[in-house]
Amino acid sequence: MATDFKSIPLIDISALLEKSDDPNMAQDQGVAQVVRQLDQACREAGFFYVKGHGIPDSLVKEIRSISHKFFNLPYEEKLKIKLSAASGYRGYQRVGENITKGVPDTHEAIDCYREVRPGMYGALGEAMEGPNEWPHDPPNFKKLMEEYIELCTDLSRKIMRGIALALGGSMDAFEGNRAGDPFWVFRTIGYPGASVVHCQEMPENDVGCGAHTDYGLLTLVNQDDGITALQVRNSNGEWISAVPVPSTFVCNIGDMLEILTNGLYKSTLHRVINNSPKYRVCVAYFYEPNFDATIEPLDVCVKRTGGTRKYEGAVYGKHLDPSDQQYHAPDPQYEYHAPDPQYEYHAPDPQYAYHSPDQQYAYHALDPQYSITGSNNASYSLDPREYDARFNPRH
Ligand SMILES: O=C(O)CCC(=O)C(=O)O
Repeated sequence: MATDFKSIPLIDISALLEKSDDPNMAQDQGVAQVVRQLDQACREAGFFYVKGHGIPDSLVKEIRSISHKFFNLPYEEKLKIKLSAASGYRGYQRVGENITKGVPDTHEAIDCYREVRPGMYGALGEAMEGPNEWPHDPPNFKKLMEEYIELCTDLSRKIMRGIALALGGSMDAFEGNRAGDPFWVFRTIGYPGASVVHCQEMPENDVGCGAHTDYGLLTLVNQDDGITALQVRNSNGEWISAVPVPSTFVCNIGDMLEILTNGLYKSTLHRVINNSPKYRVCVAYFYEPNFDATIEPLDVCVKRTGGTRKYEGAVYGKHLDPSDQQYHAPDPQYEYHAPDPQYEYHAPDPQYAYHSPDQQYAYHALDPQYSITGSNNASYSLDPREYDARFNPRH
């Protein structure tokens, strides 16, 4: 359960990584110390920084810098890898296209997923089938990202071994049928600087990414140095900043780990607000269970939480399906309906309602204060010149 934490703990995980393939790792003093810190961080905040993670700093920085180069391209160029249902929801999303709880986010992104080959998971995986959409410009983008994803997968598996020990289970509690063949989600995300977002034609919507929890097991966040934008909510409802700490990842646990731990560890709400005039990049890697895994509370966690199962089992791939997170407005004036109630957005008051009168992604709030399009619907038109003028002022 998240507490009223005021800062996010930092853990040096080098001792854990050194022994993570040793079957006797649990007996090692250094590992035991990391495991205690992981347990405390997961119980109290659901968020922690890791240092001593073994991924070269030069690569971590290069991943952000090549993402900046991509986002800095003209809109028309970025659209060459546009996200669509046909590509399994992979590819580029323009600013405002990602929707959190019914509200468009002020960010653009490239979304990638572990490849799902046709028929791999039958009907369960159908919506996710398709290869990733990598840009040709910058030229070595795909190669660098794939190298990075492989390292993040390996690092996450090792951290999850530490978390397995923290729960009092065996070191491989998150392997085999649960996460031995882990799915992953990868998003490189760009948040326009406040000076661009708060321009005259565009009423203020400073939320780069609305408050949400993550779906999976563990997220690794690689964020730009020098811009504080990620905020994590504590049990008092205060937003605690995850100030960038050079050479670290910000880690957080997701909904699947909450279920597995029977709520001993909770996935924590977080959001992103970029108030800096600078464009911010965050590269987020999400380590997930096996796509077809049935996720239910571990026996060891049920015992530790009083003996009652608090969560129904969930099939991970079903929980993830991006087509399930689209918002429909059965009453076009006031409300969004997600097929999965977790993503449902009910407008408590009509002034907060969003509706899409004409285009799929043009959202208007009845009260312009809550709109990122305001009265000027053109901000989400697909006219590249207009888009660049707003979000890519250099073009
Ligand atoms: O931009 C960030 O720092 C975090 C992004 C995030 O919360 C997400 O992609 O789930």
